[in-house]
Amino acid sequence: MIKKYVFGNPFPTDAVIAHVDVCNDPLPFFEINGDGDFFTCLSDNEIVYGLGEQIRGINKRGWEYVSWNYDNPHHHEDTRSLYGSHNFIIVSGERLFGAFFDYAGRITFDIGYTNKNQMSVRPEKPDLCVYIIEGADEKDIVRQFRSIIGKSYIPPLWAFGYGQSRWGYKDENDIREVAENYSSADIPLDSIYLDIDYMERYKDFTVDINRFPDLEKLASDMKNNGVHLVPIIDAGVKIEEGYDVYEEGVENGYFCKNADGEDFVGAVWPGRVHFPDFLNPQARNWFGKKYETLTKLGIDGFWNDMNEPAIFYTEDRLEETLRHIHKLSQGNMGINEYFTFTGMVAGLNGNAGDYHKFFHNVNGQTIRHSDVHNLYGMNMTRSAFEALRKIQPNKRTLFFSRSSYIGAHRYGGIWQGDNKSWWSHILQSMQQLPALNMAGFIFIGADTGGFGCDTTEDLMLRWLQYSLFTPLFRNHSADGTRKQELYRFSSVNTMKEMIKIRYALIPYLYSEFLKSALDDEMMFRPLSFDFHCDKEAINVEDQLLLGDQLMIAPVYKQNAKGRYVYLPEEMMLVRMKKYDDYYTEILDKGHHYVHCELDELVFFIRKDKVLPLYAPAKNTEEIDYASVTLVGYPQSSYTLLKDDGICPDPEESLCRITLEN
Ligand code: MIG
Repeated sequence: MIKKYVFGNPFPTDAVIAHVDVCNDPLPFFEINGDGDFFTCLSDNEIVYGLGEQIRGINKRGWEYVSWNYDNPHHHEDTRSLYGSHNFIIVSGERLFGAFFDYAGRITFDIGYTNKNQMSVRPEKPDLCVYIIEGADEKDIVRQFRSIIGKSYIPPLWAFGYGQSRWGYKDENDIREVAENYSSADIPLDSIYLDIDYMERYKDFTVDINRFPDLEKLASDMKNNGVHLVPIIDAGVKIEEGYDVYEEGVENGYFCKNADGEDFVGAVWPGRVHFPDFLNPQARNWFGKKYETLTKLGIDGFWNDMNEPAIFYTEDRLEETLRHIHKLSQGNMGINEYFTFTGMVAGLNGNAGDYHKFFHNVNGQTIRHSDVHNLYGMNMTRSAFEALRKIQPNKRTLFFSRSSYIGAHRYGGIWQGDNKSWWSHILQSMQQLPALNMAGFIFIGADTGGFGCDTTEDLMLRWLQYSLFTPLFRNHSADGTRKQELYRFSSVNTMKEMIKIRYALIPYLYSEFLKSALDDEMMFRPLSFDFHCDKEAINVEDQLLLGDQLMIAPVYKQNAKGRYVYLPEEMMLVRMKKYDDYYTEILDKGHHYVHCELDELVFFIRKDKVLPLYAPAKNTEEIDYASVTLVGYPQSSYTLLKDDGICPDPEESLCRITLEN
């Protein structure tokens, strides 16, 4: 049962696309104070799930989270905001309900931070819709919520293959070298990513012809080997005379404006930029069509970056900062002046004040950016998705975005942003998966190996053993960090086996993905969603259920030769060195220490379930569906969902294959 409550004059976010009647009764579960903040008491045993892409645990209690899309490479415990805003929570314990705070501006979720037994939700302005959902259990509440926000995006099948990326591939030779090295190491590969260096001076929809003289030929040579090139697109458009995207945007009024009605100027990679007004339907339409400049060259996938939008600095703030620093430099810089100086410089990037200084044109209405900030990234991906659907109606295009709001799950996936090569970031990624699934995001994954900082060989191995279960499986790292293509490590053969296991799993993972997308199910769930009454299961923060068949429990601690695992029921442990070299053992319900060497993948098959494994191919195109073997409990069956992996509507080619022992 879903009820909608309206407060003030909310901006339509387009998160919810189904009609829900407005309820005029008082809002249940929460009390509202004079400022329009929402309060509820939490008993000791209640758990709060949700908030999608956020830091900390599966149970969100004990911290304050701020939905304010932010280019934040510090996914640390004291962080409050990351790239997305997913304002959906479920409170479970004595009470059971879901609540979606549909608000496009800054909103704070104080979940037992100020007072450990109280939650307060504080929108910046009292203009929002709140949806309250009650149901039989958490899964039912999620299903109901997903039914009003629309079906999740389904990428092409090749997007489930392994992808290699790095910020630092500068030219065509670098790309060819990566492809050749993977191929000669006999490691399957479906995609290579192009980061900002493929562009001419970081201008969207341009290609630097000195470094990529013939992108069309490169893309086609790659595709002949089953490898798709996936270029990045940034939100800011470079200000440069003669650059068509800039000129057309200015001419048609498609950029965000400042208070004087001039095109707003910020600075990002290209230096000074304008920001396309993605909330303006015409501008959205225009920008989306630009993707065709690359699809015409044979490109069929994109990642949208910097769309919070990230702003390195604005000119007036920079000027003011420089003036102040100049003043400071005149005297003896004492400790206070020194901190003012470093604070001012660090505060240039993503300064909250800058987001109050520009405006959108939404069907003739001028809207201040800060009131709709969290919708910007979603509407960038929407522009691409909607345009490509018209340009290529018979083919899916891969899209994933850094910034998002609920609703963006209809247009693309997301990657979890600039994590670090830290052991704790394996766990952090894993804890976000169920919360993202709750919000409709199922094509998701982290930068495998870690983006910032130097990775290590053992971290990479453990990270692969986790990420090989996530729909988006991409190795990505930052310029200047240790290179982490798999062929660079002495354990390359073990890594290769892990990638092959991924390919053996792809038909299963894709099938479970389709079920989640078509039936509004969660592909990844906390144990407690399936085992409510199990007091132990409720506290497990580092294991997840995957589909109805698997439980994953990755090792995420350095030098650990195994880990403790809690089994909420009898399960079959699978210890795998190669896709066809594994050992299984039935373990009883309860606590176990499970050994797991660096070259082993360990996971669990649930009681009376089977997992189909396929002979690994060198890319998704070559998967042989006849090569299936079943691992798991005898006399069980699995229904595999399969489509052509290409047509936008999976129903057109959908088949269900029953696999039995
Ligand atoms: O300011 O394009 O999150 O994946 O490699 C950094 C360079 C801009 C941030 C993205 C990251 C990407 C990087 N970008």
